[in-house]
Amino acid sequence: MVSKFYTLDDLPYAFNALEPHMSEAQLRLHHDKHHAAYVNGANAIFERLDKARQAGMDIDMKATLKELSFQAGGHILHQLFWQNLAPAAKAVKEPGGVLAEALKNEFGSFERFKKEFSSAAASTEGSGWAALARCGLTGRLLIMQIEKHNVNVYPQLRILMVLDVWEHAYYLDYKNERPRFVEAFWNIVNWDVVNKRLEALIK
Ligand code: MN3
Repeated sequence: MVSKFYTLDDLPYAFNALEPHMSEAQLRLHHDKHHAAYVNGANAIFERLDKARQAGMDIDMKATLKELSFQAGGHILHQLFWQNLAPAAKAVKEPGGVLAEALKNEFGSFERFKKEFSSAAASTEGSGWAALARCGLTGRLLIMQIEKHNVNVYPQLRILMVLDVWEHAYYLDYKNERPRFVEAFWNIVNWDVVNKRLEALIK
């Protein structure tokens, strides 16, 4: 049975597998502290909701749902992020399959896609994410610039790939130099996973 609460899964690779692009110390902190905090934060809100419902007590819906959207968004995006990264030794530099074709159709070339995605990631305001997503209505690929974990999200768009550009993702390795982290990200994308996410949507 599926748990009613979120769980912090182990990473699908060793903590040092993303080096030198993402250090073991950075990844441990990011996964074990920051990601864990969103899992615990979201679960605490679910517990509060469960208790209030059982007791028939009123809750501040506006504040609670705003907080839940942030905490749950944080957990879900990190889940997607860890899975769309690959050990540095195994990572390939360019996508294949239907993804390569879809990127070419939408952006003209893989290089153009990389340029647009990097620019979106570098310029996401404050803390946030860049995401590649697919619109089910048109089949078009869109880049999302997600602020925090939940702002500027398009309803129903399915996410194919995300890049975490919160400072907690890179400050040990790159200080405040986000564009250097974004550049390093391209060395550890798991294109196979991204391609499979797209395949699952179009078959
Ligand atoms: Mn993060």
